[in-house]
Amino acid sequence: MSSDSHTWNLVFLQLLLEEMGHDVTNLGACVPDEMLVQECAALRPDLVVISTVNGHGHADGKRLIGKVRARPETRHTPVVIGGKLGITGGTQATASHELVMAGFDAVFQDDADPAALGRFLDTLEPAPNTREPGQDVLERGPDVLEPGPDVLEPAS
Ligand code: B12
Repeated sequence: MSSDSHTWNLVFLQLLLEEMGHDVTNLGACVPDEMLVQECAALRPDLVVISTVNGHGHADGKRLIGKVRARPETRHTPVVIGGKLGITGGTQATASHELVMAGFDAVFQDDADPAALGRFLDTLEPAPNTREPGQDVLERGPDVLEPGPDVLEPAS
């Protein structure tokens, strides 16, 4: 996230995902929105994981996902966000709902069980660039959010 200079959350997630057997490209801290979109368009990842803890995540996340969803190459890329998304702490159902409505596929609260991210990954189809020719492309969007017990559910 462009405003966030915290790095150990990113290292933690990289190690977690690598232990689960996934290849990870860690773009690091303070990533400009445009750079993230460009990298996603070039790498075509199976999943983009945004981690932010400085308290600006709610606002920055909505801006960022708008740019991701605006570009054809990244319009359907699965993107999740987690961490300390605001400055009030605790479960922030309204903020989570707004992030999902803005285009995130899932929102993880600060104290989410790390296994919840793995379970979410297990629900994903391979990215289009890894599909066999002729294989169907699954389109994803906010309507396919299937939150587990550690994923904040959108507010009703
Ligand atoms: C170290 C630290 C710093 C260092 C960072 C150095 C570095 N290279 O990373 C420095 C001094 C630079 C710093 C700066 C600031 N910090 Co600071 N920082 C911390 C501190 C003490 C530890 C963070 C850390 O490394 N934790 C270890 C990692 C592994 O854990 P984590 O970040 O908590 O992430 C966990 C979860 O959130 C979760 N998670 C995170 N992301 C995701 C994503 C997904 C998808 C999932 C599933 C889970 C998940 O998993 C992680 C492991 O459990 C915390 C307080 C604390 N004790 O947590 C404050 C803290 C994060 N900082 C805070 C603040 C406010 C700031 C500053 C704004 C302070 C200021 N006024 O300048 C600046 C912001 C700078 C910026 N532009 O971003 C606040 C954020 C408040 C909030 N969100 O409500 C905290 C919580 C301190 C506090 N209690 O007020 N900080």
